[in-house]
Amino acid sequence: MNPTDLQAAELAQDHVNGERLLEAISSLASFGGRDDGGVSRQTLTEVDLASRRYLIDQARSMGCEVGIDECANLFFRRPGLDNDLPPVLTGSHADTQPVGGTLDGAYGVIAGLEVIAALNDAGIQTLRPIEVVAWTNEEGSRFGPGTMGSSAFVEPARLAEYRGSRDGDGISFGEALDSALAAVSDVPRLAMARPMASYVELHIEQGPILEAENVPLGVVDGIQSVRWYRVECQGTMAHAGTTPMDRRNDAMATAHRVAQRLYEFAAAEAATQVRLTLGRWLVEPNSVNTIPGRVEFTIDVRCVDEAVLDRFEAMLNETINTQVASPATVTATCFFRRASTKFPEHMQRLVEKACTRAATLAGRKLPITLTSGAFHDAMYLVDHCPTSMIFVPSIDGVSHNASEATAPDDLVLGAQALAYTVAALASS
Ligand code: HGY
Ligand code: MN
Ligand code: MN
Repeated sequence: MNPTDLQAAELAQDHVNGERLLEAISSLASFGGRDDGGVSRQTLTEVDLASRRYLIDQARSMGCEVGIDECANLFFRRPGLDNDLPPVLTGSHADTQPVGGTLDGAYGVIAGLEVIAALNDAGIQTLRPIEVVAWTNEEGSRFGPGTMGSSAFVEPARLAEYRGSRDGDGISFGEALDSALAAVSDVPRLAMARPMASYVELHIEQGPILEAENVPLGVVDGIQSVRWYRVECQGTMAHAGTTPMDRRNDAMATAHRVAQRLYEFAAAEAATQVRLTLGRWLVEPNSVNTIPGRVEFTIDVRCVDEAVLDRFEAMLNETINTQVASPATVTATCFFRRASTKFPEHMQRLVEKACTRAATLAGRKLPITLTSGAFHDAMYLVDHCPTSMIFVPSIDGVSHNASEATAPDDLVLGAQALAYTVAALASS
């Protein structure tokens, strides 16, 4: 059947099978599942490779063609009537934080496969092919920076630099990537930067806004700016008991003073909603009775207003060049930055239509528009093709935590809104 884009959209939405969706979410969550209900499936680890094999088998069982590109981005393709047309792309990432939840990223990949299953059930042939993607290394927690897969897909020249990134055990992203590709030698290789008609990503909000408004679906208008820095404080290791306080070059004391200044900045700029996280600390030699010789910590700073991040960077540079830092030597390196993203109006309107129909049929409140506090692969796809996002609420606004959760009804509504959006785009 080759319905109009509106008929296809409504049929696809109405054929979403909630049971099947929730079942598939918990199956994927079993790869790296933790006793506390969370998931630990960092990018290109053994469990991540096992989860990729599961997704490949699932997609093939639904009649999809599977492909993989040089950055190990996995694509699951449902042919259309005209396969020369650029596909409509949906999906998200399947890697998680070290202590992640069952939904961050995984939900968007699974819901993308559910859209294909719904179209199959409805017997709909869309004009365009549809592809569901599982991006590599969105989180950036094992190998920095984040969104490596999607940013390299959009601009392949980025991959060479990413390959040199190393994890805490000294393994390079390049080595992990080569093993991941070798593990799926049965999957045809695809070019990067292939033309796409559009990209729609369904994701949990990971924040408190939708829940506070008691609204099940959100139209995402954009993503706030983000910058990551690595601060290194070089002091001198010495004995904790024999070294007088005035003869120390204590890297931790210096790091603490610098960190204090950063938190003071965030407090002074609270009205701008700037968000500061000093998430990862490395101390050498990390011994209770040796004065730290070297301390490295990361900065994750975000704001909707780019000027605030510029002020932060100026303050950071000024701080490490004054007595706050002496006598240790302190350096700060920015290793990830992405200015704020705005999704095109027409894509937001289509998402709003999809969310409105799903919410109305379910007797729920109508969608609201919000800006994402978290970053997503969509922040790079927006440079490649018309892009948009759909949000569902996070219970207590919690994410990057084992207790991350969303009401099952809301998960199903999100998949229905995604099915409508993807089917409408693929039928025109
Ligand atoms: O950090 C982020 O915003 C994303 O969840 N990785
Ligand atoms: Mn995510
Ligand atoms: Mn995340």
